[in-house]
Amino acid sequence: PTPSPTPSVSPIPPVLPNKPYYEEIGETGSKTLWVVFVIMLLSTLAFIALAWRVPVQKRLFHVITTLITTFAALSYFAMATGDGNSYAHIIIKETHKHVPDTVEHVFRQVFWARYVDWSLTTPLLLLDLAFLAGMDGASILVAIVADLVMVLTGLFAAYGKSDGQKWGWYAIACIAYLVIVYQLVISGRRAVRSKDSSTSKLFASIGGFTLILWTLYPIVWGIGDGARKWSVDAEIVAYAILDVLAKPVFGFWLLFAHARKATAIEGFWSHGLSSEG
Ligand code: RET
Repeated sequence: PTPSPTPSVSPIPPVLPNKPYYEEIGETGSKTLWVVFVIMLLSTLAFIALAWRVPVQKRLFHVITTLITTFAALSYFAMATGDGNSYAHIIIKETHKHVPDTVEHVFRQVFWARYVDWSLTTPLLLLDLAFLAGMDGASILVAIVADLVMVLTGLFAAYGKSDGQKWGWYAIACIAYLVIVYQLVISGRRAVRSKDSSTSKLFASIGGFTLILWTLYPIVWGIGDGARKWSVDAEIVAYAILDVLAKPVFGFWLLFAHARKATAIEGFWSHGLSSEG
């Protein structure tokens, strides 16, 4: 028989295809999502109960805060049941000197339901703070639009195919975040100066708490989705802690502090004045 002209080993292709690699939710992540769903649901019920105890005209903060945990509960229900996510396709090209180039395909699970949640709840959280400080309409509008830009560009960043695209969107989102910080720190503090001292003290502490918490979100994103140094589960747990602090804990703090302030003022009018005359 004549020897076959083609060699028995196939030639090495110029680009080595690698097996796709999946990064996705595990048992810890799944349990965490359910736990946070229950926390958000119970907080929502508690906020509704608190709203019933005050007259309709004084329920603005109750309504805003209840909506925040309602949206969070919906988003966590979606994520816990396997909805509201899809896989970001990340392409990692590596060029080598003497060996063929390699292309790595990574599929990382992104929970886009978070971004839907944030696009509704973070403007509401800003409204809570803005109404507390008595901020003007222009500053509120700028803060809310910057907030929407931050969340939507953050969503694009999460689905970035390459490092350039991912970190490009991330940088834009961070600039938008700085606009929010500016509005809270400069416009918010300017506005609250014309209010009573207990309101400005409350705004300083709850606003400071907000700024610290919010700053941790882009850090978690950077380590998790960005650098992919954390597993999907680690990221879920980190966001879970932040979300519970930023929504229910923030809400109870605001409502109780505000109620205390209101009773102090009522007390002043009913006792402080009447005792004088
Ligand atoms: C992203 C990534 C892109 C850069 C920045 C981000 C900031 C997110 C923030 C989220 C806050 C969420 C809250 C949720 C409510 O419970 C989108 C993570 C700056 C600040 C407070």
